[in-house]
Amino acid sequence: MKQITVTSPLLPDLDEFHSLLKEIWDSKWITNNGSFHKRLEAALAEYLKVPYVSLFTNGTLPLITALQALRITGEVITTPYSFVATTHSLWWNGIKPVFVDIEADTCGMDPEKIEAAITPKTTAIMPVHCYGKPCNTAAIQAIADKYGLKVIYDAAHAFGVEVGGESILKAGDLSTLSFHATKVYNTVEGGALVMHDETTKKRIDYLKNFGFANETTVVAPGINSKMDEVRAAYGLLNLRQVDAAIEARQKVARKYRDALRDVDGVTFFEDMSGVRHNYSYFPVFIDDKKFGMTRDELYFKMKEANVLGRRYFYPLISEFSTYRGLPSAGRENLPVAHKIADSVICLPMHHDLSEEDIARVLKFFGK
Ligand code: T4K
Repeated sequence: MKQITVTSPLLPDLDEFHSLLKEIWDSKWITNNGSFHKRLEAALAEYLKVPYVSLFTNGTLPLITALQALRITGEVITTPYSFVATTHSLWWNGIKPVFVDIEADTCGMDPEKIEAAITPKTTAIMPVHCYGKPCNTAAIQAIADKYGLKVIYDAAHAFGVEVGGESILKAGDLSTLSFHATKVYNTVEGGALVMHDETTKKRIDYLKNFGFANETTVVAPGINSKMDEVRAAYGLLNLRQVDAAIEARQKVARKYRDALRDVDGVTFFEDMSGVRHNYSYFPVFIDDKKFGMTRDELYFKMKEANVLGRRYFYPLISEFSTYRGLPSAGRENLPVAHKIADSVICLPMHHDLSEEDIARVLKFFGK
């Protein structure tokens, strides 16, 4: 039986890509803020309805660079329910992560748990719009303002997500994106930082290019995380088809929801009112007593039949060896996150799923 994977990359038309490659070959300018890099930054800012975008080589370096750009030190309040890169970005900056629990209805950081985690060393909050579901940004910002903290959103999953017609990427001081192959919009590997003003964009552009402000001036200990021309060209082509891909994903989500609504022991997210979702993931949560099977039994049963759901995000980041000794990593501090991590399975969700693929997935739920 054909393998059905949790996701499948959106790929540009090969002939169109080839003709852009020809342009790059002719120009002999293959990286370092070339014309495709500039075009993609402008096109993304327009598509995402944000003032400034800075492209990166992946979605992890924007997190590391955002912390550098805002000179974040000491302790940062974050979520254990994410891909490990979120917390690793703090570790790479010598910052102590302080985990707070999540809300069950968004899987995002619970704003009510933040204040109790603030200490004199706290300098910032790093929440994640998990699965592209918007965090409670107003409540998080109110706490940040009260205590003078910065907010950096890991928006790796939130490409194109809008609340009330406004991009979710405008929330906080900075937001990061991942354009990895497994994301709604990809540039093979890639990512971006979204910022509010030109000065911050300039500083971040320096930081991703070793700190060079010009040929002879280095203004900061920057890193090399520039996107090259080949991936920028690929990204320009994928941007043209991302709306159609999101629409196709929405159709899959509707089919899953219609079928699963009356299945005992299975819950999932409905659309939030006023939100443009991107349907990047389709997590379902298994109550083993009611469903008659544990999440892991379901996961392995599917795997045996070549239907690859994924347990995003299990185990919690706070359970990994680097972080499990932290005072905030204890199970008793993170009951909701543990419950969600132990019950979640993300069903296959991408633009290219056929009716037969969807039917094969739904069979595991008695449909
Ligand atoms: N913050 C958050 C919240 C994130 O979720 C991530 C990344 C980051 C930050 C960091 O961004 P990046 O530095 O990665 O840009 C994947 C991705 O590698 C990772 O980007 C992503 N989050 C994470 C949630 O998932 P894996 O190890 O689960 O991927 P993998 O290789 O098992 O692929 C999953 C499935 O996708 C495969 O079974 C088939 C399909 N696939 C994958 C690739 C790579 C393809 O069909 N083609 C492909 O080329 O981590």
